[in-house]
Amino acid sequence: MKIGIVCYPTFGGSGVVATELGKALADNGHEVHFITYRQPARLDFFSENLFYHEVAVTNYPLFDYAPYELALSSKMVDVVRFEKLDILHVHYAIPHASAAFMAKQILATFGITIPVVTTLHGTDITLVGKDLTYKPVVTFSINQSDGVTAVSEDLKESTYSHFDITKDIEVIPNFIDLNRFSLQPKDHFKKAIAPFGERILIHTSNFRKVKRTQDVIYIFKKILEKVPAKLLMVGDGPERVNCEVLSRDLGTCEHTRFLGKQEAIEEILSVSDLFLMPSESESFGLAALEAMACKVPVVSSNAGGLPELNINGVTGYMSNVGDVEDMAQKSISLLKDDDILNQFKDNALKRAKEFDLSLILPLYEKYYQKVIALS
Ligand code: GMT
Repeated sequence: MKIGIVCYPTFGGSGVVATELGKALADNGHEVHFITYRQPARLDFFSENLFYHEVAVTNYPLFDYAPYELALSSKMVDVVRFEKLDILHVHYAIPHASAAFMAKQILATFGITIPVVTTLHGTDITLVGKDLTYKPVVTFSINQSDGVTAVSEDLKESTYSHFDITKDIEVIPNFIDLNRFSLQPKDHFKKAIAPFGERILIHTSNFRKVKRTQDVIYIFKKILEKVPAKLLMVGDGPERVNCEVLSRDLGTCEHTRFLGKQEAIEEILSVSDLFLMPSESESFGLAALEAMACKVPVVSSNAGGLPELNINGVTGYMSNVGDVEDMAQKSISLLKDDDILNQFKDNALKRAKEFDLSLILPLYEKYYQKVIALS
């Protein structure tokens, strides 16, 4: 197939899923065309089946806000027409699904039918999408898509409950490439971070409010009272500075490292003992899956789709959102006992294997074929 992929080219989960999916489809012999405003992270190499089309937004003094959606729709029209695409797959509803609708209408005037698949990733529904500013457009463009997928059952249900959706939504979960994400021998790194064999806790995110990153610091403070430990905070975003200040105020900063954005996240996960994800809302939790693939169990909130990934008492534990006391106690119970921790580490990897790329990729391929056949 000739597939167009539209996504945010950033470190966010939806961009990562879109990019990894595109690369895997290209490896499988499909021709994949990325359409976005910047070269997606992890796509900076040559492959005969991968193409990148940059959306350039022309500015003009009259515009307070440059019309990105119009530039995106125009680029979609151009790429679909001249590269003869079979299908467009847009990741994150806003504004990609509505821009695709516009492109589809324009292409119809040239006698071209292009099926559009929209994948809902989470905040496009749970936070931004249901905001009244965008709701009518999000509802309309989901209903106008030829196919709609969501990354968890929970996200599917939230979409039906918050929007007036007439389309069937197919659940295709996030996936993991176990060739990249696996436990790697990094003993020298572990020794540098935890010279006295302290346990290593890790949190990775984009430090937005929805991640409740300050809870990570409160949980760590409680853990530190019982277990010698170090905390790695990976990523960057608006809440990072508040976490830094909090960790100084709580006196945990000398045991905490803020590493900023990191490319080789699998290497850092490889030295870690426990992943903390106290999110307010989380449609799937790709970062937790990446940790599990590197044999790191997860203590998380029970928000959104997390119960579809993290098995309570098996691959980690779950607590109610904001219950830092419970998350700390559960973490301590794991970190205090080598045998239990090792059992949870094995369980985490076993669970991650259920989301292996080789199992999820065919679900997308079959879904594309079904949507193309119906349109
Ligand atoms: O988690 C983020 O802040 C990034 C966000 C995104 O849309 O880029 O991630 C969402 O999509 C990921 C991939 O499908 C999911 O694994 C994340 O759970 C989801 N984030 C939230 O729902 C908060």
